[in-house]
Amino acid sequence: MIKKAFEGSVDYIQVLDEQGSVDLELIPKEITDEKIVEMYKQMLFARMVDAKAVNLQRQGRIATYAPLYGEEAVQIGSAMAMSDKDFFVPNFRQHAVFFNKGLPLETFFIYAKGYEEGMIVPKEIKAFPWIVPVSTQIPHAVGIAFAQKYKATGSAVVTYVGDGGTSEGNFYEGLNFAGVFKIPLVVIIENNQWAISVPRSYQSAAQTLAQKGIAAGIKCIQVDGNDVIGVYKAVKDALESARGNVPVIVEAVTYRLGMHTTSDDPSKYREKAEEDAWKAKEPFIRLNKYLRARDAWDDAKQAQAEQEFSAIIDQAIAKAEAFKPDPKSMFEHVYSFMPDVLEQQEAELESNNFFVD
Ligand SMILES: Cc1ncc(C[n+]2csc(CCOP(=O)(O)OP(=O)(O)O)c2C)c(N)n1
Ligand SMILES: [Mg+2]
Repeated sequence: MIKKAFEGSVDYIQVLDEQGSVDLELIPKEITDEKIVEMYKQMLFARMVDAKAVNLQRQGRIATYAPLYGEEAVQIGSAMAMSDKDFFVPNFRQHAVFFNKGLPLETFFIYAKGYEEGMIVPKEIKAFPWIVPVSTQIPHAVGIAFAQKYKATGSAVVTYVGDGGTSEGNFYEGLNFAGVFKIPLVVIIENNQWAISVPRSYQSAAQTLAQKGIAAGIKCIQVDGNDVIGVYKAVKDALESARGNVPVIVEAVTYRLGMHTTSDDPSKYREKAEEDAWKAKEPFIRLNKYLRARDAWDDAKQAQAEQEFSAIIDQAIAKAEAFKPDPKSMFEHVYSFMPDVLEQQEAELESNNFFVD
């Protein structure tokens, strides 16, 4: 006898298409024009900070930086779907989620300058700092989600991982735990098609990355990651499910329009034609079409927002550049005790009066 032991499928959703038309059956009721304008403005702010950060790195004013160019809709759509009670566990690219959550912009720039003080997330923001080792955030997020269930807080956890990150053991182990222990977890796969120079097709022969959840008994869905309303809906629904202790994977299909980090040059490994094809589908074009057709956005509003955001960004950079780190912090938090060699170096630094302005 042969019978089907299992059959699975993954839905793909899109609410706002590339031409700027909305699927009226799918758009959530609370999504008014005002809310879409708010999404647009937050995405614009993120894009402007991002462009500025790349320039600052080129001028030697911040360290290596991972741009979010092209991924604004994934980040703002998902951030807006979270409640203040939900935890956010990023990898290294979700700067826009931090902006949405109210991380002071100067803190972001202090982090970008390489100072650990910039990694301190204010207590009122339920978030972990940026996490660079790929996929190590997944077990953290799983642990936090388990704790929410155990303590019955009603909070859920949203974590992010790249397409490359889904090939790591930590990813599978985390999913497995989440499925078995039914925890309030949403995993957003920010599938930007590239893991540095490795294309999506090399990560998995599976048709979708979302379906990796099926083997763990986790709900999964794929969404157009350049559609901010679609991402909002997918993550909002996923959070509702997660709060009922059914974890969800949301694979947001997007594209990294820029470089992996400022140390990378994508022209070495990918075709311009591919970039151009994705540029035509990027998140702002469709939003602009939609909002302008409804008289909710125009050139004057755009100019005003750009001017306002520019001033906020410049002010934050000035604050970050005035920040004076304590050089002693170089010697702290690495060892549980101070090894002789470090003690000597610290004494040498002090005797050289490096601690004086
Ligand atoms: C454990 C580990 N291995 C390798 C790296 C180097 N590294 C940093 S980002 C990256 C690729 C990540 O690709 P993806 O998960 O798709 O995220 P994206 O950068 O595209 O946002 C690699 C290999 C790392 N940081 N951590
Ligand atoms: Mg990637």
